Amino acid sequence: MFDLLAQTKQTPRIAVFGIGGCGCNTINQLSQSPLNDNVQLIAVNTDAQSLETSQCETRLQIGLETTKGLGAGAKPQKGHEAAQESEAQLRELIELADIIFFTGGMGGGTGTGAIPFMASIATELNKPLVVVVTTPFSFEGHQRNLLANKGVDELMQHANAVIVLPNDKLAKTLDKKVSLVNAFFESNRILQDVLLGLTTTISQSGLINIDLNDFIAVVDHQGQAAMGVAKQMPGEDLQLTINNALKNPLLEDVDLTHAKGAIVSVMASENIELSQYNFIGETLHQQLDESALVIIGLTIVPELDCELELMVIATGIQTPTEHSAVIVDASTITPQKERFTSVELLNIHEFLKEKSDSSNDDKHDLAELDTPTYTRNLNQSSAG
Ligand SMILES: Nc1nc2c(ncn2[C@@H]2O[C@H](COP(=O)(O)OP(=O)(O)OP(=O)(O)O)[C@@H](O)[C@H]2O)c(=O)[nH]1
Ligand SMILES: [Mg+2]
Repeated sequence: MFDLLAQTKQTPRIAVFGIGGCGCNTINQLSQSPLNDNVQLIAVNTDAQSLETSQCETRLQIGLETTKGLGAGAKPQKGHEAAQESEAQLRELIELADIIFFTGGMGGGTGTGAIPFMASIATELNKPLVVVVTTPFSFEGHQRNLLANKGVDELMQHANAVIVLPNDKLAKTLDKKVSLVNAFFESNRILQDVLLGLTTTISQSGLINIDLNDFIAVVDHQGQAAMGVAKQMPGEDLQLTINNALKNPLLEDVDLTHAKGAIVSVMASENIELSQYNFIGETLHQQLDESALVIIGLTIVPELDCELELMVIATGIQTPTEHSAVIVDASTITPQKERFTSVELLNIHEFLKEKSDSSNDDKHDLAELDTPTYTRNLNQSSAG
């Protein structure tokens, strides 16, 4: 069993579970990144050998009887039974955190079978849950893809915020001759970026403009989640960057004006201005449903290879299309080596205060920054 570090009230405890081979690989890579103290990585697998090599502090072997430590042999039913067998331990780990992330690959036995079952536990315990899963490369064959699609369908019944990243798309930017191991490794970088962006956003924005209830409100919408990413090069217009993030091919099929919430992760160099930060929030807010709640987190990456990078996850999109609507198009994401090695984890409040003090033109009252943009807008419109 593990001890989560003692937390202050404002910082939610986040548990990221990597489930099955893919999930464990992803969180192994994630464990190389600088994470906030409130983020706990947990490796869960039926495969004892894979767990032995895991670099996570907390590891849980599920289904000892069911699988004898040998994996679920690409049989989701076995993965499901393994999770059932270990329900008590899973429940205990899930119960300890305030916010839960599950990540893994759909198409094998453990991830496909265990993740939906674990999602049902998290939902039953009323935990806000975000699930990020991959679907197989097409070269892995029809059968795996069928299993994966069934798994995603099942998952959708248990979790509200499900983000599906097809391995084919993740690998789209890779050299054709890249080896399978490298393809996995590179696509894990993107998973790593998504999870890191999200957990950092939640941890940091917790310091300024969200509380746990805001986050729950955003992820708890029925419907789909969709994601867009865009980079801004020096001299480019911020409005264009926002448009690019929202114009992402994955968002083509979805009507963002119906999105009920958004989590926005902004990565920027230290030069970001308070007005830019505000502009992002306000512009996004205008694009979504009127009542949408927008949560913005900021990460300062001194050696960022662009001026700013935006990741937008929109939730509660009411489109009855299939999974295509939640698919991430990775062609807009370039995995970058060593990108997070010297990330500064900052206190957004202090950072923005500094920016605000140094900016004469900025009319924003600092007290406003404690209020979510959405609430501020509401207050302003009801006042005026
Ligand atoms: N992006 C990425 N995808 C992976 C990786 N490992 C596996 N996958 C994908 O995930 C799917 C499921 O594979 P695993 O995670 O190894 O399967 P499992 O959940 O451990 O299931 P069993 O081994 O059958 O018990 C595969 O079909 C791959 O498409 C990885 O490291 N990165
Ligand atoms: Mg496995």
